[in-house]
Amino acid sequence: MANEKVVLSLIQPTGTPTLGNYLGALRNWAKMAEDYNCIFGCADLHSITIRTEAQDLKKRTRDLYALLIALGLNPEKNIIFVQSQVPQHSELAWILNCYTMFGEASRMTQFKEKSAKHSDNVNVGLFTYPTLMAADILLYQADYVPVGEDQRQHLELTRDIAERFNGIYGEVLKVPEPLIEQSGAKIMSLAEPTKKMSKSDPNNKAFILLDDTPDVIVKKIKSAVTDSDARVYFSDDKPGVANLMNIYSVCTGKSYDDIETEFENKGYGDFKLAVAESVIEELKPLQVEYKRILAEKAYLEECATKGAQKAQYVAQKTLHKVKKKVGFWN
Ligand code: ATP
Ligand code: LTN
Repeated sequence: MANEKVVLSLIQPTGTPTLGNYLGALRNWAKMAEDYNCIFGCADLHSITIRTEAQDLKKRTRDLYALLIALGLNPEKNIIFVQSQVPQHSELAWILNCYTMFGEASRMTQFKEKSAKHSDNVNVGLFTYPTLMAADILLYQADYVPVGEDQRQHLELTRDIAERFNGIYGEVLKVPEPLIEQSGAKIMSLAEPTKKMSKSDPNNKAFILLDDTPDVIVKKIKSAVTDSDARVYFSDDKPGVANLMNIYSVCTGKSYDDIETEFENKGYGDFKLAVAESVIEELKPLQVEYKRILAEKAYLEECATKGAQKAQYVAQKTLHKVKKKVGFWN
């Protein structure tokens, strides 16, 4: 292994991941898997902060686990696990709750946004979501946490909690660094390009799912909201076009200047078709592998069991240290 640094990240099984999850997070995970000591997981405990049917949760978790394997993450070399199968997460989360201030948690924008969106179910779990996330990270003494821009604030809080704990008890917890790639870090909704693309958006024209067929991808990108200007150039005043340019740039490696030149005398129709084709090409290998691996039920089950065992082993070491420091009997 080129680097012994620990890279950790989780994703919630709240639905099929979107192009935003892929370009902002999953694609970078796959790139790091060979060079770092990587730990990736399905955050199913986090996902019940939004009401979910039991059967759906189970299927989504299995499907998401399969997708992680399809990305090319190696379950022998890396730890690929399901959060609820590692009880240390809930246990450390409780302890960290007692080292997190009510005011700090109240400032989290994700909490504010999710409570406004699900006003009939503003549960306490939604409020303490970031301390569970801190436990996910700190249990494994992670050095780097690759996430999209929306998770930066949770990472800052995780660092504050770790520093506070270490300030009281000595160097127990590694203070992690967020890894947020410039390109792809925030893919916006196709329907409302000032909002982030989110898999739990009720409008299915707002996102591209990783298992969308080429026809569906073309249709969704064709219907993406742009503006009446009909010229392809990057500007904050043109959020729809800027978002499509960002997607096209990440998928093809072309710069914004190249893209502006390429579509200089062309309209949005040609531009959107090119964006759709680049997305189709980008997703094709993953889609083929995902289909194949989904059918390998016994193999996936075995990987998850092994992943949970390996994760428990590492997590228990940190939890044991923390409990000793806090003063629990044994
Ligand atoms: P939900 O809509 O259910 O809240 P989500 O789509 O925001 O979920 P998560 O499971 O919370 O997805 O996030 C998984 C990873 O994807 C995180 O690292 C997050 O930062 C990243 N991510 C989510 N949405 C985007 C986006 N629109 N652009 C870039 N990265 C994103
Ligand atoms: N809250 C994250 C998902 C998540 C996560 C984590 C990310 C849960 N635990 C630990 C990085 C590290 C989100 O993307 N919404």
